[in-house]
Amino acid sequence: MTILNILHFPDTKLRQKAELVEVFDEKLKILANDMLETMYDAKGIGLAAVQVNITKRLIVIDISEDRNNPLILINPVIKTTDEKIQFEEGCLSVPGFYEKVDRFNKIEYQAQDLSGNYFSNKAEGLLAVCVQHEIDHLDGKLFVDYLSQLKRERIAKKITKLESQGALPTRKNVPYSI
Ligand code: QAP
Ligand code: CO
Repeated sequence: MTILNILHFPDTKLRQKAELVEVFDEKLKILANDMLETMYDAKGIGLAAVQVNITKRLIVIDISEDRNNPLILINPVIKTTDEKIQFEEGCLSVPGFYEKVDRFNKIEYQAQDLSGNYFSNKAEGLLAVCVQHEIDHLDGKLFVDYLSQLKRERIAKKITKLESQGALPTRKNVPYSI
């Protein structure tokens, strides 16, 4: 198990578009487990592969209190949406900042599991918002993109400063190939 390095906004690598996963092998399982370990270590509830510089359509989520209900979504797609709500979000790639974003309260999504089998599910509230937030990452989009340019630039400046001071956690891990 390996804890991966999480990229921080405004790193342009976070703008990479992820590609469909087509090979469901042992390496994919290892990556999913490393992403879960990385998310738990960082006390997050969701992490997308793009955030650890891997451009594959893979996300991991765990919104459970006990941190024991991992959800692995490969090639996730939102099929239906319902009413919009405002939801306060954070992001492991935007540490220390939380802002309200417009999201759908209820969704139905489709994804594949680690064996490549398709499944569909409904989600509501926090889980629904988390799936939307993580799918955005796979398209190079961040929650700060929904804020004003002024807010976004202020956040970018503050994070860049913290990073230059070595005040954010970084891990120079072995680059993955998948
Ligand atoms: C996305 O975000 C999300 O600033 C997942 O210092 C967040 O796991 C979806 C985190 C909220 C819906 C609602 C952020 C941890 C974790 C921080 C996260 C921080 C430490 C964010
Ligand atoms: Co995020």
